[in-house]
Amino acid sequence: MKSRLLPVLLLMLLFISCQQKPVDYLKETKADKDARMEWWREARFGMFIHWGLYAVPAGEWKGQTNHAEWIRESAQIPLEEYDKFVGQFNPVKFNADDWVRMAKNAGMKYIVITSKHHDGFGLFDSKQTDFDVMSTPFKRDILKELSKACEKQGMTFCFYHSIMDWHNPDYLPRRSWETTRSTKGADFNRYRSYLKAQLKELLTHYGKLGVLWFDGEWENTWTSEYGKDLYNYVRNLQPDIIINNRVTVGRSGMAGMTQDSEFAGDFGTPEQEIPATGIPGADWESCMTMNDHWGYNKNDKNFKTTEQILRMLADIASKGGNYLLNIGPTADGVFPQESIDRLQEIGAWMKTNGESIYSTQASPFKNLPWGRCTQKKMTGGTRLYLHVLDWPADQNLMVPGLGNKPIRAYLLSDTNQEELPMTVESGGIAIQVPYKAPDAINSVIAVDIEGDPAVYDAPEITAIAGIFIDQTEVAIKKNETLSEIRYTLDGTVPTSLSTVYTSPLKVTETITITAACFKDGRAMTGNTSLTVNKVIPVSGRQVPQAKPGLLFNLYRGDWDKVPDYNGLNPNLSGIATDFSLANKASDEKFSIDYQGFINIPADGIYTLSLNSDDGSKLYIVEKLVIDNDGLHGPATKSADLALGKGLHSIRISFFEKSGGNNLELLWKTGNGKSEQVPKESFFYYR
Ligand code: FHN
Repeated sequence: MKSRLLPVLLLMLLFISCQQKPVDYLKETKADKDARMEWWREARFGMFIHWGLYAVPAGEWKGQTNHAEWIRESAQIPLEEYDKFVGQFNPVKFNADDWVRMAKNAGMKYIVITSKHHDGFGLFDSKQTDFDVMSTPFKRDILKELSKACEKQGMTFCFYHSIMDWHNPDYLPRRSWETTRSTKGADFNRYRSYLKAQLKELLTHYGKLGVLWFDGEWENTWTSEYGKDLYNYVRNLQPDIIINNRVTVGRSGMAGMTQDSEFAGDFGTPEQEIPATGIPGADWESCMTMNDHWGYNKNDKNFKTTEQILRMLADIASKGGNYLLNIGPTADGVFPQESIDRLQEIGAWMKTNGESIYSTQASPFKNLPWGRCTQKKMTGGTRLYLHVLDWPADQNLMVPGLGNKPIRAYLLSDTNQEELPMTVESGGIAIQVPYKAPDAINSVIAVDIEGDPAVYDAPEITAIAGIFIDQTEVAIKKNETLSEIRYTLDGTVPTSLSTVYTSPLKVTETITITAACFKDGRAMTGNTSLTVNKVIPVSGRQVPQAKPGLLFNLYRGDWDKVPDYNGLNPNLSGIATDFSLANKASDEKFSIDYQGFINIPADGIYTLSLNSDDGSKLYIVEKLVIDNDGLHGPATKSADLALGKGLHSIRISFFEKSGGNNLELLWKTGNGKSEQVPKESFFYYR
């Protein structure tokens, strides 16, 4: 008996030892991550596809036409009502090869499609639920067909998968209006197992995937620990897969960049926006709709032009980011014609100029007056790609601050690569270009230079504010390598004979300072200019009957920007002593309009800053002075105002859609620190 057991025991021990212990990929080395990210960093351009049951109503519900993939939530459609779309989803015109071909011909290198959006519906044959495409009249595994088409055409296939799930009974929280849908028996850990089980299906039955693009991570039931666990779970199924930063809870609103390396995720995900500057050393991808909706909305004809899209692509690439451009297919299974047209035009430009996008790195210049720049390492030097959006009428294109020896320059669209004349000038390199721009949207000039780019940035001119009442001070920050700064005060370009800057300038009248860095009598950088204006402060008022606080009206509703209050009836009105009503974390889908006065303690230049999530607007004396409107995470906008002592009428309009919310008004004068406007500064009178 014993002799028979031994082999079994040995086999069991062998089997157990072969069960690889899960790898903790959060401890991955930089070299391993760089190798894994390489294809993605080179790709630069991908297609996002939001498709599912929501294409059936196509944005419309009971007369409202501004819905899309959120329609079950935004139109408050009960589950049993929404499930009826399953029987109507029959995209008979769907052709995976056509979709992949259109992406490929547009120059896109990867496709990210919604395997499951927030509504919980699967575009694939899942054994975990019947709430998927196999329960529709279509009965075909759409993701399987797209996987095959991508493999056939050499396109990298990727999934968007929502953590939030409005259908699975174990997912919590319920929608705020689903008051009759019981949470009894809901088990979030069982939901996490369901989430993992579906992901395992996606990661084992649809070939090698490029990216798992998580979303819907912001509700309070999902945690960083769950996200890090999910990150490792996915990586252990496909070790080379790339995962975005929405797998955990670290992204800062729409800015997208993970707040701290404590969170997981391989790249940041700014949404509907492009970071003002690149983020050196960070991987990020701006995702954007082509019109105003992710999912198909038949009434939304507000499509970005091809010019806007191509210039965004150049801007993003010049900052070292990727561009994920969205398509929302119809319920028939086709791309909207407006999208098809734009993809074809984008493809035509990419066919000629794709080299200036793929495998490039961020610009070595802080800014260029006529466009953008990307760069690529070449043997013995660097190739700069100058994206000229504003073609020089005088045919003289100045590349400011470039200190390298130029080797050659040519139009990327010129198959003969005929060299363009170049001269080393005061302030940089001048390139003689043809009279007519080769491309009305973005003409690319390739410039080969020796070695790594040596760019001398123009000096930075600073003043406390762009306006002043009596006097101000203007400083010019020296460049780290070029200490000779020369400047003019009449708006002309400084020369080797202009005044040398030695210390901050005291200014008592409106002037324009223009400065550049010089070396051996030659300007080595472009010019920087700053105009400071002398102004008269807006007089304050005395309102003896004014009382402490602000009048407010609160309105319930689902907006994507600050609403027009005309014709709206407030759900609540009263006197607010501060903005706490706007900062109630659990509250969503509302707008508040505050009105009254702000007390200015003394004449001066006040820098007011409005910080909000979502959008907000600030009016002083009925003038819109800060527009921080729109759907966004925490964002601050500021304005410098010359205000006299006394009361000035103020109005702050704010809205919150969903997710985090906050509203703050801060001020500072001079070189002081910006701080919350004290609530004692607010008054009302009615
Ligand atoms: O709620 C989703 C939205 O529907 C869409 O999928 C975008 C695309 O990134 N992500 C979320 C909003 O941030």
